Parts: sequence; structure tokens; C-alpha cells
Amino acid sequence: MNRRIPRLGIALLAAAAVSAHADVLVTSFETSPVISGTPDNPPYLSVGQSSAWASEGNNSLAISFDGSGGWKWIYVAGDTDGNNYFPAATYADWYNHTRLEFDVYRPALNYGWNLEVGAAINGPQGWNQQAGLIGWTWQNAGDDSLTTVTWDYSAIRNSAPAPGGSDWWQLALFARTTTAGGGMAYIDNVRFVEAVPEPTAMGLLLLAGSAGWLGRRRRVS
Ligand SMILES: [Ca+2]
Repeated sequence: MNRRIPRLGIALLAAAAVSAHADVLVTSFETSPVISGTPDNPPYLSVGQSSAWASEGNNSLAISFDGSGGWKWIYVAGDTDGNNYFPAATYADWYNHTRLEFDVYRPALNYGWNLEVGAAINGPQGWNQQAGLIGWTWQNAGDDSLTTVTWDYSAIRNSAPAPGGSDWWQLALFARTTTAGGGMAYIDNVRFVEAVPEPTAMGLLLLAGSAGWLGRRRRVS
């Protein structure tokens, strides 16, 4: 019975020894996004910043499709860095979380249409892509929809190198529809969520103190 108390104490101290990183906004398209990858070619009729809808701030990334059904990739980067990748701090933010989320809004049309959306990341963790984040989801005529897309990349993260200070990070979004006439989609509030717990200084001190106390106790007994 007496052995349960130290174990419980260890568990409580371990719980106190971690804190969570807050959610991090990757991009919200509030300034004109850097986009590369021939975005004006089919199946995207046009890609760009729009104030027609937003889930964070006042603007979003607007995509107008035709129905050719082929993938098209959009490389999205920071608002002002002039490159098609994000800086080292973004890789660190990615590493400190386990999920990528963004919101996709599809306004109502006078016909139904389908949509597939995926995302890809690149950087020190290597190239990884995830199709089907929205998986050929049909939207009926007259309906609109708001979908929060979540990509759990924790398995990729767990084998990725720790941030090294000169890193970079790249995000590609890709989507397609097979519906003649296509449709409009808006993407906004790309963010990292579900933080990896990090030790806190006080928690580590408590753990060290606990370990020392247990060590003395074992030597005495
Ligand atoms: Ca926005």
C-alpha cells in the first residue's frame, strides 16, 4: 500500500511538468499570399486573395474551379517573405504541434458539385502529402458548407528532426472537382493545433526533487 503513494506523487508531478504550446496561426491570407505553381491554369480558373468570405480576419484564399478533374497544386507561403516557403520559426511551430487545420467554405451554387482537398508539407521532415482531407464530398444545389479540415501529422512529426535553426517549411494545398462547371471554395485560418507537451522549468525541478527524495528513501530502507 505504501508504494502507491510515491507512484501517485510521480504521476501528479509529471502532469505538472508539462505545458502546452498554444495554437499557432500559419497563414490567414490577410495580405496577398505568395502563391506559385501556375495557379491560373486549369482546373483553377483563378486563385487569389478574397474578402468574400473569411473565418479569421477579413480575407481568405479563393479558388474558382472548372470541372476538368485534374489536380492542381498551390504552394502557399508567408505573407511577406517573397518565397514559396516559410522560415525556420514555422518549422519549429510545426514540430511543436501534431495537427494542421484549416477552414474550407463552399458557397451555394444552383447545381451540386463535388470536391476533394488535400495538403502537402515539405521541409526537414521530408515531403509528405495527404489527399482526401475533403474526400469527394458532394454539396447539393442551394446548400453551402463550412468544413474544418484536420490533418493529424503526429507520426511524421515523431520521426522528424528537431528544429535546427536554419530550417524552412513549405505548405502546398491541392484540390479538384469533376463536376462540370466547377465551383468556388475559400480556404482560411491555416493553423497548427494540438501541441506537443513541453517540460516546464518548475516541473523539471519538482521531478528532480522527487527523484532525489525517492533515491534517499530507497537507500535508507
Ligand atoms: Ca483570413
